[in-house]
Amino acid sequence: MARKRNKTIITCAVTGAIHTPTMSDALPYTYDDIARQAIDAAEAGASILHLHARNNETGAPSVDPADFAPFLPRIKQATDAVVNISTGGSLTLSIQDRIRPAATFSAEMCSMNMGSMNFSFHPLAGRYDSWKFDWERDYVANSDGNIFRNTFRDIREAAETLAPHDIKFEHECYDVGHLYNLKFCMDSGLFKAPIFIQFVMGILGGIGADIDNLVFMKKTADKLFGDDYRWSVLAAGISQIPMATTASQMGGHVRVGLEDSLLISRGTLADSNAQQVAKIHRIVEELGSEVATPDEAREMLGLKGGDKVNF
Ligand code: KMH
Ligand code: ZN
Repeated sequence: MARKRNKTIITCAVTGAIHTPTMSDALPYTYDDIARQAIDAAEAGASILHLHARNNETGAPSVDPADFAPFLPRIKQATDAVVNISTGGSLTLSIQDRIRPAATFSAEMCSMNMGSMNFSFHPLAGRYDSWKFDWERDYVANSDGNIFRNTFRDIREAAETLAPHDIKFEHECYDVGHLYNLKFCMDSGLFKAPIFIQFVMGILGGIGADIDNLVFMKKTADKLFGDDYRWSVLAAGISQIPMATTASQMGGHVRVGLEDSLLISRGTLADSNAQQVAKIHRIVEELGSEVATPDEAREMLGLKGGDKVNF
């Protein structure tokens, strides 16, 4: 009897804002470029599109629903992909502001960051002489002193505000302790099974991107959540594709996209989000798994459906 093949969900994080200054011309920040790259990524095999918005004049991270409105309907009309709206926004914004786009558009999914941390990328400040936008150098340099605030109270407020929208969360866990935070919140009734955990690896301030750490994260999640969870991996920078490959071989799902890495291979910038999606799509299939369609992803994660969003 033929062995059933794993189905791997590919998420593509298209835009980036929190830790992705514009150090590559391929990184989309205008409404048109975000729409075009998101559609291309879906055509290349991404069944979930994780989206941030940026102010089109200043390039700054934006949580103004008016900066999402120009591209969300275009993506919906052109693709069947699941739209996942970030609630991370930017390091300096309140949770109330950060959840506004997900609530306004009642997305199928949104991110939910599972702990407070010094999410830092300050070493990048010394690596570049020129920046596309004036604010970027200081924003990057000052990240060593910034707390990305996601307290238990913030998480509760986000979960309760978004509950009427029946949004499935991409629980971003940057370290093992965040899994325990998630368990506490689940036991408090904030989240329904199956939960979807994104193991976030390789962010300074969080767990490093290596296989031992992934196995430890996975074993801890098994212990805490049993069959009540699905999981995926995103690794920042050059670890993105190798860790995604490992995750898919371990039966997990994968996230790529220019938000998390500007590279297609060591020392080479990616041309587009679609190029990264096409690469992991090929690897996943060549190694014997199948890439999930958007409807398969909806089924696996228990999503409400693309006809129940507000855009
Ligand atoms: N780029 C990830 C490491 C969010 O949007 O809520 C962080 C992220 C957070 O995706
Ligand atoms: Zn994000």
